[in-house]
Amino acid sequence: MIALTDKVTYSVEDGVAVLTVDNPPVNALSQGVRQGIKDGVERALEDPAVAAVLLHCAGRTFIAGADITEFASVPQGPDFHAVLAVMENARKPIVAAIHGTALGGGLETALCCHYRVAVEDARFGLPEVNLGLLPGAGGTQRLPRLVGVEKAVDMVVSGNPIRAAEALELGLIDALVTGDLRAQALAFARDAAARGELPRVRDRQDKLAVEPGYFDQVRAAIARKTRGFLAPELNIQCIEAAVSQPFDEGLATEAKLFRQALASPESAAQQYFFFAERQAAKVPGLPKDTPERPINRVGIIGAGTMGGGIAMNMANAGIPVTVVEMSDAALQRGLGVVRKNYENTARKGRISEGDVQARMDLFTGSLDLADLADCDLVIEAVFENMAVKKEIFTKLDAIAAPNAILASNTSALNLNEIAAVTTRPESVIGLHFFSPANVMKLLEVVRGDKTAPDVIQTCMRFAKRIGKVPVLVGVCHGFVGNRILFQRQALEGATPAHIDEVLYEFGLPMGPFQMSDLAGLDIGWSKETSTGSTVSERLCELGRFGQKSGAGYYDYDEQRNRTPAAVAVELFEEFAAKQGITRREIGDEEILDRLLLPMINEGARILEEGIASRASDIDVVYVYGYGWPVYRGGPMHYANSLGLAEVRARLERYRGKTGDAAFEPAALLVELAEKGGSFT
Ligand code: 3H9
Repeated sequence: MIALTDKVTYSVEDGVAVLTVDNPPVNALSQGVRQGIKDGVERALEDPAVAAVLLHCAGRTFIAGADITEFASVPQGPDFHAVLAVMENARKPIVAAIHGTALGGGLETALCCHYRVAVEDARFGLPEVNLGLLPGAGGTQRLPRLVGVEKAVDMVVSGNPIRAAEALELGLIDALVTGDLRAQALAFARDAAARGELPRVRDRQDKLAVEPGYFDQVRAAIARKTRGFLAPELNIQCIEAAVSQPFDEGLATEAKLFRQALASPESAAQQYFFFAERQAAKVPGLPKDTPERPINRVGIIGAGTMGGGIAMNMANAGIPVTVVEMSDAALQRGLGVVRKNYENTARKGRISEGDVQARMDLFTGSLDLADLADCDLVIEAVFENMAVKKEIFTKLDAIAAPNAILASNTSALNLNEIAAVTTRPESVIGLHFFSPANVMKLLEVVRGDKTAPDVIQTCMRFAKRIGKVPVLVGVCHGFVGNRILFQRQALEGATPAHIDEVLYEFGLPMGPFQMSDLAGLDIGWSKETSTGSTVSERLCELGRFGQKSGAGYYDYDEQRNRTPAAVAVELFEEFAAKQGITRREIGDEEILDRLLLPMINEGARILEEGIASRASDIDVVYVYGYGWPVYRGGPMHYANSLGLAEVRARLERYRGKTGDAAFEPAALLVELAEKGGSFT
């Protein structure tokens, strides 16, 4: 065996040159990998003892793409396209042996081999769109030639990988093997050499036909979902080029659009976020080998919306779950909602009827906390009341297994106080799920003053097991966007509809007034105690509770289409007059600044206080928990891109203008701005 580079080795076995890529963790196409593959193929072509080439990977996966960490630096040779050209034009057959994931540049490499052989649990995808990019090495030109235009569009626009069985059916791979991949792929390569054919994907034309108007239909269908993103459109343009242009021209179009995507702020933000998300899972100061506690059964206290949603995460991951409620009626109602949710998912074809039953079978309902004695993790999800939570944790402490982790889903109450009623505060932690808990990916893991390292480690890993993105935070009041600020702007003269529109255009799913209408204005309001001292209270007094009553800040028709309600604006005018606030025109930029700057400022304070350990963690929270557009990277990344001196100057301007303390720049922000630094 010869080492071609420090990442690729070469050996010849029975007439087949075997190139083995070994570049952990995911065999990304770093410089040494590109060089090694190119050298290896060239060597094999010159070696008379070699009749075919096998490309395979050591470790857990085939090549998972270009090395993203190289994008920001000056490119080092060899150029990826040059490597692929050597492979595609080779006069000896090259076979890719695929396990794990062949993604992005990895799949593009496989598409330049003459054949592809894979194991059953391998997956194939072009996920570049998730990084604000497109496959820049021929993927958009070759993939549709094998799987057809519609499937290719679906794959590049969604970024979702497909499984091996589907890949075989579509013609993306040539054979599925069970057992020893390397040995069977070697045998396949020898057969290929014997056949003597050299099929190239670029020469295929038979799957490129589409109905007229097809691409416009695709654009219309994805418009809502991809609003604000640049890359989905560029990916579509590439596939259009595959259909309408000769192969080499299509490649040139793809290369041009790739450069455009790579230079875009959207891609910079999405690449930043890719690493931010992975970074968040790592806890500073917690050694990698910190032990974990086993979690085989989870208990949930409360079968309401939150408890039920949390429990679904467990069942989805195949973990048995015991749900405890106070009354049989509440329990049956809760489990009924869970079943209905699963049935809806099955109706949409995303899981089978069998899956519905299999997941329901993992549920055990109970009316007795004592039934939680065999759970390794218990999550309390009752309403936010300190006295109630303390009572539950006191009982739980007496019942739960000695090694069990006791978690609270509280979003606002002090975890340390809850932990203090138990004899094991080191085993108490916050697991703050976001609603709807079965959908939202964010999980805030709240570390109490006494929470033990192994408990933190267990919960961070467990989060990944149930498909969540964990972020570790300290005990605090939570990262809530400040609604009072919006009210203030509406008093000063901006209409609720205008404020909502500016935030929607920025990329948030909806503005604060629309959100309030959706959530219900009457949360925490009652007729008997209403003082009519806020616009929201006055709207409730008028029977305007938001969407559910057909009226709130907006009026709603039968289809829930909304039109701005004059009465809401009049109320703001009335309140402004009473409080002596002079109303004026407020522009888009000011509306946006006054939302975003306090958020950035609050982020700086959260860092200052050590509530979060990194600025990028805060961005993960905002993107996954509060609908911040990922193509803007989160508020801290956004602040860096504005420049912290500029952020500080604007904050001070609004501080002067409004007198509001929320605009008082945080000390950390001032310090970094003075040093010319950034948050990350
Ligand atoms: C591309 O290919 C462009 C081409 O068209 C070329 C054009 C010219 N580079 O996710 P994990 C690291 S664009 C560098 O926790 P998992 C990751 O940061 C690329 N590093 O594992 C992490 O590091 P650490 C297209 C990468 O098992 C570690 O690997 N490809 C890359 O849950 C483990 O990652 C993609 O977009 C990379 N490409 O999931 C695929 N990928 O341990 C992106 C990962 O220090 N990758 N790392 O935190 C993934 O989707 C997942 O990582 C994968 C494994 C599914 C592969």
